[in-house]
Amino acid sequence: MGEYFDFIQQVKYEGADTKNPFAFRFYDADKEILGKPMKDHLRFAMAWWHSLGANGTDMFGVGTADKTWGAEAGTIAHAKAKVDAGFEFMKKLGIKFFCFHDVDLVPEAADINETNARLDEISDYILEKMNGTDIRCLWGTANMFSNPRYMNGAGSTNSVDVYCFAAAQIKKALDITVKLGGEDYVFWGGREGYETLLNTDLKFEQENIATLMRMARDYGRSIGLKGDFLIEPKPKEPMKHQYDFDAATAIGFLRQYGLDSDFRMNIEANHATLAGHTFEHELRVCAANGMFGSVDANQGDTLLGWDTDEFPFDVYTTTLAMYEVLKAGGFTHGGLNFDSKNRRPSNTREDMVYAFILGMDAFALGLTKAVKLIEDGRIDEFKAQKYASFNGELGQKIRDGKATLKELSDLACAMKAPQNPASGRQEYLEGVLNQVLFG
Ligand code: XLS
Ligand code: CA
Ligand code: CA
Repeated sequence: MGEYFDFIQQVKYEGADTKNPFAFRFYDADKEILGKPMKDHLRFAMAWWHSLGANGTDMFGVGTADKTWGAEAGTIAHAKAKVDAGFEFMKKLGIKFFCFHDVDLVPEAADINETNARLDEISDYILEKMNGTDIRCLWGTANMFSNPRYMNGAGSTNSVDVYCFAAAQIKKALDITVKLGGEDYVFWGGREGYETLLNTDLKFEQENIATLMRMARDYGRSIGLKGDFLIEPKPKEPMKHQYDFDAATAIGFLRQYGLDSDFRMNIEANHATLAGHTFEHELRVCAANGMFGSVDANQGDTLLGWDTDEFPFDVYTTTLAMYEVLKAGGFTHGGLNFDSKNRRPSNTREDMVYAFILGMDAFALGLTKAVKLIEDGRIDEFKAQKYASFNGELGQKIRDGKATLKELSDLACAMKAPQNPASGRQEYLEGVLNQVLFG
């Protein structure tokens, strides 16, 4: 069998000055940073759906990229060709993980038993390919949004039969994830939401989603899933209102239904901005709540109101994101999954390689700059000093929850009027960030 990416052997680190288009400028996989190699900080993953499946089809036109990999689309031979192409690609780029939906691996059949048989066959083939490599599954998931049966949702559906199919799909996706050594399992609530309250029982739907997640948790644990179940928040698209709007909403949901010790968050950059947040905000909310799990790495376009899933290149954002990741203690079993796709006119295999070089370099830069920002210390010092008035006896009493409203009111009345708090120094701190990035 010939190679799919025969124009490269191995993409290597050549340094910031290289003009070789097929080399990393910043991603130096084995370089030690804070006691571990870059590759272990970043844990890059390839998303099966975008890299091996998406051919540029959009609402206005057909695909521009050939993702048949030399086989007839929709056949098992095609599914195997995708595996071959994917492993060659990951090896050549030095990517150690992949993520998948069930239907990314094989085409869905009319009968679920046939689909499951195909999944057994392809997962055997993937296991064979994994053999002798250090490539592993980061997480798996079930696509419960494409098939028309899920038009009213999966966990939130109005049909008890469709609910059973959702359960069956999750069970099989969990089986395959565990079989491929994946530690985490993702729930992205694609159609778990609604368009109008006129036809929706919101409470009923949310309770059913929680029940489905509880059953998935119990089954996953029973077959040895060790890592996290992850919720991937997204505010809208395809639905107008999605129940997992953002990290804070999803965390509240998990706590309400007692799922918070098995679930954490998979934060996608583009979903954060669709929710009106920054990527780093979503990461900070997760860390503050002990819910930081994994990341879907991409970026949106601030001029567009939808999920463009672009390869990340904005180094301000990757720096501020990696700062949050480092502060959260780094990835344990999660990683940086490129849920990113080439732009429609970037339709060649070379473009796939350029896209990953761009994204991996952007996060490598983000990591090194985030470390510099932490080592520089001025941001952390400023923050410590900003809240220093709480370091005294009174502040401590408030922090310990031992003060009363009456007591504080008495103190305030005795003071008559407080001094204004010290400046927030935003422009100074933004200058520090620029100095660390470009100085
Ligand atoms: C879609 C989501 C999806 C999840 C996995 O917007 O990003 O691809 O990551 O189902
Ligand atoms: Ca995603
Ligand atoms: Ca997305």
